[in-house]
Amino acid sequence: MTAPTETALLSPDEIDAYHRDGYIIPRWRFSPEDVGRMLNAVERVIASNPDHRPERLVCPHIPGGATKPIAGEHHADFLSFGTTVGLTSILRQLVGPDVLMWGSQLFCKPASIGMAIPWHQDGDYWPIRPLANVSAWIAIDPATRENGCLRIIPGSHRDGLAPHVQDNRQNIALDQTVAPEHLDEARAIDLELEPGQLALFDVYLMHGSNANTSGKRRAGQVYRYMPSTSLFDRSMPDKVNASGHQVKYQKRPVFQVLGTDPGANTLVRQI
Ligand SMILES: O=C(O)CCC(=O)C(=O)O
Repeated sequence: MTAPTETALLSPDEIDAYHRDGYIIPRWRFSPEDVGRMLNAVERVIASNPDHRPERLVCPHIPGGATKPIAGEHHADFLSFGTTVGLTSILRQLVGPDVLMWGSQLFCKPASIGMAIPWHQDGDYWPIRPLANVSAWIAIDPATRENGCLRIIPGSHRDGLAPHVQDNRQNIALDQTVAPEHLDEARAIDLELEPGQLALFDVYLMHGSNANTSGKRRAGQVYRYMPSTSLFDRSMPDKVNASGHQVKYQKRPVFQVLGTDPGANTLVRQI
């Protein structure tokens, strides 16, 4: 795996930019060897799960996944990508010394028929008290305007949670979207990324992506990180999400990627 280097660290200006804009694309990136392992893991998880939409493979880093069960032996690889030194050095600067990885999702949009992800903010429905989270979205394929790269609205995290409304369009991966009067799409920017590059973003940053109608697949893997001073609240009731999948937090393991836990969190796995 990639060794720690000075370039893994964000400069003070980059940390300020993260807080001001709600996201950062660091200079550090995963190595070509890491990307090769990611591509291999993506092929395997998709081949083992033909009845899953590849945009909706939730928690491939856990045996059996989460929500809709995921078959196959790929979880150790997905866990290792989310705990790579370099990424964790950046997390130390953005989250703090004690960090838990509690979620992940493969958003692999197939060529021609890849789903759009409506504009949304994360967080409202997440079981983290107090709410704090940095997401790291890693490009595994080239992510371009044409194949539906991640889009964000810089600074939109600063006003906190905006109202969301039902989105009933076809071929979308979420059924909620930011209420139109709270969305200024003219300010949106496309995060075009090469394989191995990543974007880290705040829990309240408005983000989404267009459908992939191009001839090229767009695979990206996102990991979710919280400070272990917050509580992963297992008392949140089970629910069925828009995809018809069961969301349950009671038994999900969380992974200590940095530091220690003050003791409030349960099912904490050391890595
Ligand atoms: O992969 C995408 O286009 C959307 C990702 C996303 O919504 C997320 O990481 O929360």
